[in-house]
Amino acid sequence: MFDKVLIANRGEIALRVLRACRELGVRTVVVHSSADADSLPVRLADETVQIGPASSRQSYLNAAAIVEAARQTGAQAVHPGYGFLSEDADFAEICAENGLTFVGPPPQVMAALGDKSTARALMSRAGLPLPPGSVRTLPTAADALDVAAEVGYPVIVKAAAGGGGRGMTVVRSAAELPRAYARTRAAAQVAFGDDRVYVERYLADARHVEVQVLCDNHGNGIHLGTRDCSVQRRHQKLIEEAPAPALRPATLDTLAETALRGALSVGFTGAGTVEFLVDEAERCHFLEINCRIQVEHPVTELVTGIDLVHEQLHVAAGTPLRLRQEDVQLRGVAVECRVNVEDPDRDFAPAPGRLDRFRPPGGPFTRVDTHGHVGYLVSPHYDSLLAKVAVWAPDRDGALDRLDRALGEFEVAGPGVRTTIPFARRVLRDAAFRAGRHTTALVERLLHPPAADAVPVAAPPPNGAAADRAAPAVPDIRADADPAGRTPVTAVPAAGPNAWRNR
Ligand code: MV4
Repeated sequence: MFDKVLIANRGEIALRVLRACRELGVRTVVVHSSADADSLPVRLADETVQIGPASSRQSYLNAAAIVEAARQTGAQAVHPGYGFLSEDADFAEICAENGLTFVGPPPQVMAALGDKSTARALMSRAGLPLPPGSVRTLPTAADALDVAAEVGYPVIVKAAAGGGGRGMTVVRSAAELPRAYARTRAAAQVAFGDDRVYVERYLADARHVEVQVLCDNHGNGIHLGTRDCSVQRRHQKLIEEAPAPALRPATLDTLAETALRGALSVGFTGAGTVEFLVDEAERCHFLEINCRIQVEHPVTELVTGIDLVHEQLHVAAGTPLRLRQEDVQLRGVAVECRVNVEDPDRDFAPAPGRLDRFRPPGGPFTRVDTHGHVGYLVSPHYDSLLAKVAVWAPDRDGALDRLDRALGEFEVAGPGVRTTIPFARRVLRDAAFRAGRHTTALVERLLHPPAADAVPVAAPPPNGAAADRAAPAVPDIRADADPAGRTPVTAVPAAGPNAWRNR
């Protein structure tokens, strides 16, 4: 194990990593901006280095300053947390060149998976089911039209350099495609300096299910089950849970095994997440692989009893995996709510300020990850995540009740300060969510309920719980996914009769 690790992050995840280091007897260096000088992670660190002003670009994204801080303090490894430099292959490379262990996969693997089009091609080769679409990027609008004609509308134009929901446009018809193609390319050029795009069939009203994997530097890997992250608004997750609810055990097993196979096939190491969309028929479609510890990792920790940051540090130090697959037993249900300092009544605009009151919940099976405290000044410079409340219970109903109880205790107040807690509690009361049958369409429905006369009232679904599927925005994908009557595309590898998917 390392003697000293540099934590290149801030907020709750910097504290999370710091605590893991302390439990393992590893000394910590916390680098920070001027705005975070008296933050909790800085106060609890063994050593600190101020690396720049409040602006992230000059501090938490400043690779040269971080590497210099590691040199000055003698840190052997860098834990990047999530966000910031956590998926920056160039930063991982710079760490390696300076003799620092980056806690994450090798730079080449990060670069390959960071290119979403390359990731798609690699996973197709490993036999993972993909949404129908192009594997290569598409140099002209005519190419995009060809692919869209083959897979059927709606389609989604995605930037190869995007990911996490950034740089994508949904297109409903051929008439819209050329403009959407041009717009997505131009936006990708501005956002990522890379304008390559590809096209997939758009899978509406699916569930977002991801699999946690953990791989060592010796070719071994395990999976730690699934998480459902379908409760999202504009690609920001609000509530996450483990395991993914209301799926057949066979679907969960397939997802987990498929995810691990994909990760191992590209030499992935460390903690990673393989994202899928799961449609109504429980067909699974690979989306992307995230090369970092994720915000929602606590729900996996609560159902497995495994400390993912401990394991990340062990594998980064070169230790072979200490767990076999049979050592991973899922127990009960965990649910996490992100508490963002945002105003749901103002389109979730950041609502930062000083916290005059801050009283996090407690009680049995209730975990709060936060850097907040009374008097803390929430800065407008950074992400609005203030806390995560995660609970465990033997079953899903118990976990949802417990989360509602915990959120009811949470007091966060200050001038101008608003939080997403009331909105999250609305989600917890939603019938489709309660039944575990919600999809990524849930939040939009709560925010913008369909007109009363558009909702069928005569024939409610038999289980009374599928309200969010009453009025699909686009046709049911089962109805027209396969216009030519070919074998269902997601069940078949890319070569052979479905080679058209590899354009
Ligand atoms: C999609 C999709 C539908 N069809 N790809 C969003 C996050 C990024 N990982 C990929 N995303 C999506 N990709 C196809 N072919 C829908 C989404 C998507 C989404 C996914 C999960 C959770 C919420 C979402 C909200 C909008 C779009």
